[in-house]
Amino acid sequence: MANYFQPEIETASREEIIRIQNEKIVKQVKHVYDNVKYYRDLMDEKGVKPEDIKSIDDIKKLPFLTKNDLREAYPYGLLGTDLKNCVRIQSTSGTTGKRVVAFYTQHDIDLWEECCARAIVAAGGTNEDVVQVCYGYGLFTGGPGLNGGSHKVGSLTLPMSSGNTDRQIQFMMDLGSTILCCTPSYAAFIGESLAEKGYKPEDNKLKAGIFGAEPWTEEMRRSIEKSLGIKAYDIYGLTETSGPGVSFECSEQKGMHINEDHFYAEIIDPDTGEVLPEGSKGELVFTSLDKEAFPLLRYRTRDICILTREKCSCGRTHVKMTKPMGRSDDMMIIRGVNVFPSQIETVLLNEGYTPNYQILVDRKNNTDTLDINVELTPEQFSDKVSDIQAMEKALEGAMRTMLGIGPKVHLVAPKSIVRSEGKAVRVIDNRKLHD
Ligand code: DLL
Repeated sequence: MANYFQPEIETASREEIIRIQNEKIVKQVKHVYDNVKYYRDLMDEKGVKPEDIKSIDDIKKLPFLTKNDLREAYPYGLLGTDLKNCVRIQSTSGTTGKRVVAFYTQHDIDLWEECCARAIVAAGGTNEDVVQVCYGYGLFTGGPGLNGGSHKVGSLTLPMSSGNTDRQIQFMMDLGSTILCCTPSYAAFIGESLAEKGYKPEDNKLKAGIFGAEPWTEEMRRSIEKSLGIKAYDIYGLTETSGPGVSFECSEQKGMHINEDHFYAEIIDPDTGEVLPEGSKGELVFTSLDKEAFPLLRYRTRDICILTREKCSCGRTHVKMTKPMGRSDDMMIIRGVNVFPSQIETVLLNEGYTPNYQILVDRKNNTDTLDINVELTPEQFSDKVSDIQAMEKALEGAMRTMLGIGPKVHLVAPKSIVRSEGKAVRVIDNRKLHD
């Protein structure tokens, strides 16, 4: 079963990949130096000239780019080509005031869609599939990216966008969708809604899901797979590098292959910027090797993960990244202890709760407080206060073991936590209000 969209490159030898990267990086650095003043200044400041970059190993000599640079250069400062060659922008939601606008030439869109097509084929997609895309369309990269990838595969594409869950379900059942693309939190909600309408997992024709854009745990994966009767694949990417499809999971479901012919990945120590050896945990840095309009070199993603070159049973040779273990800016420091939302999600699902929860952090009398609202299912719900209290206590104990600090757990009524149709908002940190 050869599930490759571009087998020659997806299974290319290590030497061949390095040869491609060597060739592309020399060209790309010259392209950026000649066309992007902002980055040319950074290189000049560091005393690096394009001629110093002779192979991919020389990449270490180049300066990093950060989100802050993107903000400073907004909107056109990092553009690598004339506007007349650009055909599209995409952007982040900018809820935290950090809007990123990325530009694309037609060439950039083609390579991005090819990356998404690789992900769809790796999840078993062919031209006989019906691909329901319920990532948001518009400025967000999720909808357009998977939509374009699905077209390249030749699948029948349902450009649903997110939301209107009743309509999602109607199309899914009537048209026999076989692959679902959305955020994991929305997939969980669709699963829940199907069950409420009386559908069993075997009633739908879905075989796979391609879920990403937010952190999700292995426990969440199993829960979605069970509720929809599918195999759930992870997909990763960010607006700055083009969107989804920078890396994707294969049938092994153990890490995501990075499309190394287009994106060169490094892991660095987030504090010192030092490049770390393979297998180390650190901040992921990407260089786009052949994008024209928004050619970021050594962009610091803030995502923390590990790279591995272990041989993969799927036959792909491209390096794999672990699921991001939370963004460095997702991590909460509560009473001096590092806490990731994913740890909380793991405990909840292991203890038999649903992934409907919300984390509230605050500071009272100079002490951090951590409250977790956890929704009960109708079956778990009880009128007896003592039952609920006993469940809360048990969950607080399990949380304390995982996190090293004790949160206050509040079990709340079924359906009382808002469902997410895109990226879920899991954490409300009110400490910022007092700072
Ligand atoms: O979320 C692109 C995307 C769309 C990826 C659809 C996958 C599917 P941004 O909105 O720019 O782009 O957010 C990028 O989201 O730096 C990660 O922190 C996080 N992220 C993306 N995919 C995953 C994933 C899109 N599979 C930021 N697991 C990234 C965990 C993810 N976090």
